[in-house]
Amino acid sequence: MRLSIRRPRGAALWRVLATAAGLLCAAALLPAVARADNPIVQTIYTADPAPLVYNGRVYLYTGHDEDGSTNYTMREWRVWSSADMVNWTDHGSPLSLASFSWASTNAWAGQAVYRNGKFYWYVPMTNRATGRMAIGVAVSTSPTGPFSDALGHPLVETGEIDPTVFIDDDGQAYLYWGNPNLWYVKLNADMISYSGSPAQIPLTTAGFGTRTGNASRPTLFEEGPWVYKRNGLYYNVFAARCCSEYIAYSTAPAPTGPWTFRGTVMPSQGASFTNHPGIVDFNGGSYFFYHNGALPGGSGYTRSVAVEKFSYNADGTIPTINMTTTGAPQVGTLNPYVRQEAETIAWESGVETEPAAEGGMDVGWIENNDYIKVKGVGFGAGAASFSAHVASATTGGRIELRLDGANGSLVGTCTVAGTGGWQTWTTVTCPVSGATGTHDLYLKFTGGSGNLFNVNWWQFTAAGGNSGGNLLTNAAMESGTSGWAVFGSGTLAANTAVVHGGSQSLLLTGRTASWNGPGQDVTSKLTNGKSYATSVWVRTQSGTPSAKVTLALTANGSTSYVQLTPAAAVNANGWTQLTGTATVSWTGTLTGATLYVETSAGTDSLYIDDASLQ
Ligand code: FUB
Repeated sequence: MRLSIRRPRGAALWRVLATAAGLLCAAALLPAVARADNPIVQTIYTADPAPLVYNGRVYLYTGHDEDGSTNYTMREWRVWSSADMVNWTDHGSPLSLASFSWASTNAWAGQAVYRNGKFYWYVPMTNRATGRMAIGVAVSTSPTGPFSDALGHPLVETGEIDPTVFIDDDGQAYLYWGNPNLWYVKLNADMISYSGSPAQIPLTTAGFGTRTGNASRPTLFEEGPWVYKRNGLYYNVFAARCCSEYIAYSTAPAPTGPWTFRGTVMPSQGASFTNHPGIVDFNGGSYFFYHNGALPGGSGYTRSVAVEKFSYNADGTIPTINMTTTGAPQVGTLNPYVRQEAETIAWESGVETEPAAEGGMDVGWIENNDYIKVKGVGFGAGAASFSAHVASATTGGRIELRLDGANGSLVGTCTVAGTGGWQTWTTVTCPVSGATGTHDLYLKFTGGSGNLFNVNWWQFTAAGGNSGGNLLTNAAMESGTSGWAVFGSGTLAANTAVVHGGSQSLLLTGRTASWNGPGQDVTSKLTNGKSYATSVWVRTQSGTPSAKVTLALTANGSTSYVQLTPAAAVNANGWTQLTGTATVSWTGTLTGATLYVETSAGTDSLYIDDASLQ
C-alpha cells in the first residue's frame, strides 16, 4: 500500500496510549521504559513468534494483533529479522488472510521453514467453506517474501490450530498442530503435501503432565507446540494449561514419541493470558521467543513478542526462563558504515513503519521528539558524516544524532527540507563529530508540529577517508564500476534501474559459466589467519539460482577457494543478502585474492549492491 495521505496516528501506540493515560510528554522523559529492549517490536502489537535462522540472520515470523483488538483480531502475519538479536528490521507483511482465497478470519500462530531454496510458511486460519480452523501453506524464494498460497486450498484441516514444522536429520519433515488435541503428519519432500493420514499423539499425563479440574483436558498441553531436535533428543515446547498459560515442555527419543513431561520453561507472567514459544540456536547461543502484554495497552489480545537468551542444562533440560524487559544481549555490534534500514530498530518512540514506494519499508509518522534507538553501533575510530534517505510532504525538520540516550551527546544534526511528497525521496548529508567507539545511537527527530518527514535508510561515513573497516572499494556501488571487475566472462555495468540502496548498483550480464561473477581484487587488504565478515546484496535479472560469495586465493603459485558466505537462493523479485564469516589463510606469499559472487549453476545475470568485507 502506498500512502499518499497522512492517516491519523491511530496506530501510534506510544502516543495514543500515553495520551489515554494522561501521561503525554516527550517519550524521552520515560527513561526506564526507553532503555528496555523487550518487547522487541514497539511499532505494532505482535504475537506468536516463530524464529528461523537463515544465512546469518534470525528471521522472526509473527502474528499481528490489531490495535484495540478484544478477541484475537488478526488479519496478517509479519516478518522481522536481526543479525544481532537486539536491532530488528521490519520487513512488513508478506502474507495475510487475503493471500488465501479460501480463508476468512483468524491469522493465528504459524511457523516458517527453509528447504531446497524455498521458504514454507504454515499458518492456521478459518476455512470459509467449513467455518473450521484449517492449516494452509505459503511459499516464497525469499525469507521475507512475498509469500503466496502454495495450494489454493487447506493443506490439512482438523478444526485445530498452531502448526509447527520440523525436518529430521533423515530429511523426513513433520507437521504438528493442535488444540485441544496434538496432531502430526509426515510431510512429503515437496513440503506442500503429505503421506498417510494425520494422526494424534496420545496426550498422556506421563507425556504432557497432569491438569486438575478439567475432565475433558487431563493433560497440561493446551496449544502452540514447537518441535525440534537437539543432541539426538526431540523437544516439544508448548503453551500449557490455559488460562493464564505458561510454557512447558516434553522430550522424546523419536519425533512421534513416546513423550515424557519435563516441566515448566516459562511461568505465567504479565498481562497476556496466552503465551507461545519459539526456540532457536544462533551464533552459539540459545534463544527463547515468547509473547506477553508488556507494551502500554497490552492485554491478552494486544500482545508483544519478546526474547530471552538461555543455556541448556548439562543434561539437556531447559532451565526456567523468566520474562525480562532487558531482553537478549547483543551479538557483536551494528556497522554504521554500510546502509542501514531506518526500520532497523532496537527501541522507538512515536514512529511507525510503512511500505516504501521504492521498495522495502520506511519509517513514517515522525513527529517532534520522536526517536529511534539503534543499539550497540560500532563507530570505531570515528564517523565523519551521516546521510539519510528522506522524504517530506511538509517542510521537514531535523535528525539529531545522539549517543546513549534521546537527550545524550549530540554528534550531528541533519536538516531535512520538504521534498514535495511522503514518497519523494532525496538523500541529505551532514557532518558528524565525536562519534567514536561503540554506542547506542538515537535518531531523534525534531521540528514543528504534525508529521515532519519519512526516513528510508541511513549510513555514516568514517573519519579519515577510510571506510570504517569495510575493506572494499566503492562498496556501495555509487561510483560506477570503480574498484569492481569481472571474475571470468561477462560485461559489468553500473545500473540505476534496480538498486538496493543509493542510486546505483552493478549488473553483470553475459556470464558464460556459473563461476563467473562480479568481483574485486582484495590482495593488498587481507591479513593471513584473520576472520572476515562478508555481506553482499544480490539479485538476478531472471532465474532463481543459488549464489554465494567466494574468495579466490593465489599463493605460491596455486589457487584455493574460500567460501565467504553460505549459498542462498537469489531471485529477480527482490534483493537477497549473502552474509557469512570465514577465516582466510594461506601458505607462502599471497599474489592474488579476488572476492566474487558466483552461482551454483546457470549463467543468470546478476545485480550486486552494498557490499562489505571487514
Ligand atoms: O494468536 C492467536 C492464538 O493465541 C494462537 O494461535 C495461540 O497459540 C495463542 O497464542
